[in-house]
Amino acid sequence: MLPPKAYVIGTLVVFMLYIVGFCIQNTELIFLSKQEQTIHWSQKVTEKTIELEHCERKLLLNSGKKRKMGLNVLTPWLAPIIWDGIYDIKILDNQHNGTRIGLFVFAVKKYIRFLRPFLESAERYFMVGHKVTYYVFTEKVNEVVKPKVADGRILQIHNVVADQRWQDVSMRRMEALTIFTKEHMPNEIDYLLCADVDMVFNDHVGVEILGDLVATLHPGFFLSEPESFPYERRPISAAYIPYEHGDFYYMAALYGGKVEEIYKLSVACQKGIMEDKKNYIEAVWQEESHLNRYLLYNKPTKILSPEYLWDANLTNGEFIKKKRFLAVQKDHQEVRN
Ligand code: 4GW
Ligand code: MN
Repeated sequence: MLPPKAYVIGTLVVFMLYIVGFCIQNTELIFLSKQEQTIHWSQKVTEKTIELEHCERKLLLNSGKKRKMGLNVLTPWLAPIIWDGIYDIKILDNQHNGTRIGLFVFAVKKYIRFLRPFLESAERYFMVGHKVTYYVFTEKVNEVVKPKVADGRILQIHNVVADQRWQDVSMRRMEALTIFTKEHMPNEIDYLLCADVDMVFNDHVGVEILGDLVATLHPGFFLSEPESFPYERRPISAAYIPYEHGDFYYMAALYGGKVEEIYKLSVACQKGIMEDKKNYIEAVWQEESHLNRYLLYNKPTKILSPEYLWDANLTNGEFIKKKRFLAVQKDHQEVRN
């Protein structure tokens, strides 16, 4: 029998040993600073949100006969598809410290009206905090009211011919790209994004979209089967894609990449456009058809989800939580040249 005093001391020693053991096992809880703990927990919350959003998308998918591939975060060739929450913008911003980014846009004839809201919204949401050069093309160089741009951002306005046919205006962009990606841009920027002007930035669009060759899923076809993609199907066109081919349908309203990649892309598309002209044919969706043909055989290294191209008139909006780049509603008859 131990005397009662020794019994109490023994119990205390065992208890203290238990406390020490607990501390050794849980050092991260004890030694993490308050700030680190906050990051730790906020990361957990983000992870849960992504998980939930992913489940939600899957559930929505099960409700109908829809193709899943456009909702994935990876393509079969292992290029990421960018959705909200799959990246940490702080890490990416650090990686892109000093990166120079171009934004190429045509505003010809009546489309000049879209330029101001486009640029103003870009100042608010596009690559904020990074070096940006806007390359604006118009036939009304002297009429452009230049909005104020933030430090580190440059606005260049270039003259371009205004084609009579709107199809030619839209296709002329490829020609301008072949020239600028060869002659001017290599010394001025690292990455280039090419965009439609009848759009506004509506939420963050940052360096997460940069990559060697980047294309955006067309918001009208991201859940469709390749057979129903509006590729050019006539073998006589240089943009021809046979029915049994194709993984995604990309929209020409936002794509980009390293300057030399966009040089190669625009040269190939421009060549296809000129070949078609020689044969008295025009691809069903003009340069978008040629772009899709190029990207089928030269796979993009990064793909943007329809968060980066949305139009309020479309169905399936419930899959898209953040609508970052939105089509401006326009009266098609009224903007016709
Ligand atoms: C119909 O009458 C037109 S006009 C179709 C395009 C036109 C047009 C297009 C134009 O008169 N001026 C112009 O600068 N564009 C450029 O081409 C502009 O950057 C525009 O965003 C891009 C593609 O045309 P879009 O936006 O009308 O194409 P969708 O209908 O696919 O958004
Ligand atoms: Mn457009």
